Amino acid sequence: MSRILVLNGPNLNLLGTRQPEVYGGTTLKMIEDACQQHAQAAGAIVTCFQSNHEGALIDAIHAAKGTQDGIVLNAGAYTHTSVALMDAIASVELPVIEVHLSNIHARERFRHHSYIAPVAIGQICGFGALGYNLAIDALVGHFKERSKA
Ligand code: CA2
Repeated sequence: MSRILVLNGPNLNLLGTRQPEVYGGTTLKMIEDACQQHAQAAGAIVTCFQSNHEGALIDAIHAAKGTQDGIVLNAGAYTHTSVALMDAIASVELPVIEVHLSNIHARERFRHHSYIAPVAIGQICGFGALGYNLAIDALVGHFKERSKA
């Protein structure tokens, strides 16, 4: 069974409580529960972690090396600012799928750039909470393709 870390960054603990017009009405707990269920059906096991602190997210990425097979990451606003997160991802050499609830390319210009994208195998954005399940499917598909090679 493949192991996937679902990692969420700053303010995503507030999901479902404010700005539902931008981020939807689903809470982070609902998203994490859906990830657990979806992963199980896809033959994967999910561990979820959220932090509002950049260093804690970096520690979680470091800890994933050797304990996880891949990462689904919504780095929140750190997406657009954090060279440190980009370096952490590059250092662990794990496949990472970048997820955003909103379509960051259709929003303010500062959200168009992602420090995560160059070190991720792909990006899924604009599909709301569904994006996490799509990312799990993409990672499981990636593991299957890789095992054939
Ligand atoms: O669309 C996404 O998933 C984002 O990663 C969300 C970040 C934003 O800075 C990125 O540009 C795109 C913000 C998360 C804030 O979440 C909130 C949820 C409820 C209420 C307030 C903020």
